[in-house]
Amino acid sequence: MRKKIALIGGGQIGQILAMLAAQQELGDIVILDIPELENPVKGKALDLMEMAPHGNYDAQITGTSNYKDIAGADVVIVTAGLPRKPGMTREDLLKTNIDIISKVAKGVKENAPKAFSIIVTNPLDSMVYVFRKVTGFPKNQVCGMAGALDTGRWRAFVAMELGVSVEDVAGTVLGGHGPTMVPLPRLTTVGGVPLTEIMDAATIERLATRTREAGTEIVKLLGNGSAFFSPAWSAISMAKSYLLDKKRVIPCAALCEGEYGVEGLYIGVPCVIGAKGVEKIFEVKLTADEKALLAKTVEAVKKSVAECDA
Ligand code: A3D
Repeated sequence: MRKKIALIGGGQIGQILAMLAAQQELGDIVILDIPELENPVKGKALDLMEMAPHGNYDAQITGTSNYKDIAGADVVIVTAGLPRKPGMTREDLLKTNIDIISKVAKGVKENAPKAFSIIVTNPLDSMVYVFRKVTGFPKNQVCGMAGALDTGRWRAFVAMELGVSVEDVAGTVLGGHGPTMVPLPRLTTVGGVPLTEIMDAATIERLATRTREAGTEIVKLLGNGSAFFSPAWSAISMAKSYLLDKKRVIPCAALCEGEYGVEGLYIGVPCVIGAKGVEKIFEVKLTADEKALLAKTVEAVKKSVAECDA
């Protein structure tokens, strides 16, 4: 029997998620949106069924607004909620998106209680916190997609600057999904060569700043809405690692209970994702400067979570 992937939110990211999940034959796909948008998501699902003869995939792809249709899903990816408009921060979305995520969490809890749940909605670190609070799912079953995207952006900028293949750039970005995130140049390598040995400090800092502001750069260019191709691919990498038990090491927002000195918060950290969900968090010894940057990002996430708990 095929696996089942439920996509909660069938907007910009949701529709790309559906296409990628189909193309990679990860399983059958259900796209769920609000009742007012049931027909559009049905249309998107049908369009993808009709793309199958060219894409060479076999999957049942359906659209719905009824949570019963996600019953038994193996993976749930949540993009339900408002995206940013130019001039908005991710935190500006908090009040509206808390309500949406709380409703979504109830629907997932009742209908797909075993699903590995990947949250994408912003502000990311607090929305994944709310989702876990409402569902009460085990901590390994709930994570947020942000570090995968932030690390992808960092790798892309390094590769673009050096004019080398992005495949050979490895690295990680820690912390919250916002302007305080922490790219780690010291742990970035290019074909095994430390980045710090082949790039000057000023250029590295310029790329780190661009990474921290990468989402905003795209929001400004699009003029309406936020990035959708790269967030979708990032979430699909996480879903695939779970479904195929690949045990990839992907930076994700995971619940820290003492790791990196963080207690009870979802923060971006390098995670092993396999058949048990978030199977392990790798802890890295940080320098004093890196610790100071991490402390700042943890403070920002704490503030956002406190608003959710208020
Ligand atoms: P958009 O194209 O507006 O799609 C969101 C969809 O959610 C719409 O179709 C809505 O109708 C739907 N929706 C709203 N309320 C509900 C509900 N209660 N139940 C089901 N569906 C609902 O936005 P998008 O796809 O561009 O972005 C989705 C979210 O992802 C936003 O919050 C973005 O800020 C966020 N985002 C996160 C990242 C990260 O890296 C974490 C990156 C890019 C976007």
